[in-house]
Amino acid sequence: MRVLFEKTQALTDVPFHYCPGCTHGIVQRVIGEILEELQLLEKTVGVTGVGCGGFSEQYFNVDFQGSAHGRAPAVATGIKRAHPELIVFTYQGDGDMVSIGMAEAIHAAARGEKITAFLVNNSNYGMTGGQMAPTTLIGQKTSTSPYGRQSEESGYPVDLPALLCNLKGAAYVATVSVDTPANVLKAKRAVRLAFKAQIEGLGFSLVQFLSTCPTNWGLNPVDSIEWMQEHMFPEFQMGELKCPETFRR
Ligand SMILES: Cc1ncc(C[n+]2csc(CCOP(=O)(O)OP(=O)(O)O)c2C)c(N)n1
Ligand code: SF4
Repeated sequence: MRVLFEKTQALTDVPFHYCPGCTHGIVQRVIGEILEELQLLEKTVGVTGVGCGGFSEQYFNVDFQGSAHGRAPAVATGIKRAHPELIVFTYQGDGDMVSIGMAEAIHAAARGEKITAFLVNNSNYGMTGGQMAPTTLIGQKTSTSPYGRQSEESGYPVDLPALLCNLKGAAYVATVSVDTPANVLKAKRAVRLAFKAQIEGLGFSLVQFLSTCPTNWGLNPVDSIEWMQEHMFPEFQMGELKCPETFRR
């Protein structure tokens, strides 16, 4: 019988622990499918931070290194500099990368480190109970902003890719989502090109995935997708924010 579809070899058989409707699992499958397509499984090292994505070391069929909260780009820098022949990627949540690890992320991009960063932005600190993150939207209720985020008190949401694409060391920068089949295809293109930028030694690459957290948002999976589309998509610049000219041909 002809096989029409198989689970990617880039993921192990360990079942995902994610809550129903959480898009972390789809994001990891997208990354895994591109790692397999580009035949990178034997030479890739992933680096996790903390948070719900921190368990991804069990799910990806590649070598992994854990790191302290926010420090994944620094750890990835060390691995890539010591072993430039490897493909090195980071996998972080928005609390991890945009709050605690903001400095590491900006400096890795500014230095043009030849690593690929994946940011899963679900607009809160998921694992620890849905606290406000730098990505939390104005008016969004979280466990630490029960009346909704107020700009006078907590400032405005940070769109990290929009910030980093102005740095010369950043070669490829995109924001995508995995809410529909069409957007999954766009996400796959972004992941493919982010790894291509690393393979060609062009500099730092970053893909932000706008993601759901039904448990902390207090919504069911379907309503979570709709809430993300309605509220997060207009706030964060979507699409390719920076792309080498040679990739466009
Ligand atoms: C230095 C340090 N501070 C705080 C924590 C507690 N902590 C663990 S996970 C987490 C939240 C992570 O949220 P995010 O990065 O947005 O990922 P998500 O769980 O939403 O995917 C925090 C604050 C920690 N482990 N280490
Ligand atoms: S707490 Fe949120 S981010 Fe974590 S697995 Fe559940 S839905 Fe996903």
